[in-house]
Amino acid sequence: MSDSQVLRDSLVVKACHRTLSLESGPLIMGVVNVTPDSFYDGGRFGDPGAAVEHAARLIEEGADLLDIGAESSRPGSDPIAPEEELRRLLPVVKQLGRRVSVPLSVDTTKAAVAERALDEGATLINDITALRGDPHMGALVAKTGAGVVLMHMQGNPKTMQQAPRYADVIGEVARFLADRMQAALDIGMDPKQILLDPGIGFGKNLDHNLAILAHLEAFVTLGRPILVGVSRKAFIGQVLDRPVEDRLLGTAAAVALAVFQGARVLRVHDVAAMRDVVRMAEAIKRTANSQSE
Ligand code: HH2
Repeated sequence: MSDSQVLRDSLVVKACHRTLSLESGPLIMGVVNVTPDSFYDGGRFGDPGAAVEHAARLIEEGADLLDIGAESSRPGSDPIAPEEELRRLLPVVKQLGRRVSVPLSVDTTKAAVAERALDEGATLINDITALRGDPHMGALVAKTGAGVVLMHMQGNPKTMQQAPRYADVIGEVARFLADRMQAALDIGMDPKQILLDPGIGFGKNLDHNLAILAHLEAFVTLGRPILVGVSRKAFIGQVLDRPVEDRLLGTAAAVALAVFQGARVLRVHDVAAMRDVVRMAEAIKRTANSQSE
């Protein structure tokens, strides 16, 4: 296969019956948290009607896809039972599946939850455990052809921020993502189903997060689209000494630099603002690329 064919293939994501092209620019994934306790918007969209309205607003603002989550993974959080996760999630996925045309991703680590959400119209599974949390998740994704986000996390949400440690954070995260991608291929997934995510804030201290964002090319070269979730996270608060409500511009800076280094999906809470940031950063990146050819 030629280099340009490899590059083109790396800009296509297969998600059940859908094909997402990332060729015309990075995609914005709008966050819809149907939770009482998410670190930024917990409790705001816990009611299904409010979550659906919020999702519709994000689409109007320019979201290319939505990521719906019903279990917070903020540092220190405990897992919830699958029944509770489904109780929160399904009414929202059902309504959105009928009402909107953008692809729906579900942020879950549980195969039973993923399966019901796929039945109701979701086409991507965002698994922060990269298929390690539930032994049935890999087979489900392979069988259904859903898109899947494989994310790096050291430890689990309950304890991950207590003492994250790496000898070589970039090398270790890149090797983990390459290994998880190989595991997914070994159980029969098409590489085009896969997106990779270095997992900002998941078992990483400030220096680790900054190093990952400064060296995204190490993950881009793995050959699948890189998803980055920096939106309003604690590391921005640590650099700027600002609470979560005041981290929009810090998020913008991190999103712009991620796009410039090749991130292809940006998971954000503030879709309208980040859409402009992404388009501007992408325009400069394209100019830089065309001048270096
Ligand atoms: N970040 C969060 C949740 N899910 N998934 C991926 N793939 N990448 C991320 O960076 C990521 C993620 C945390 O953000 P949020 O959903 O707003 O918070 P909470 O986990 O508290 O619900």
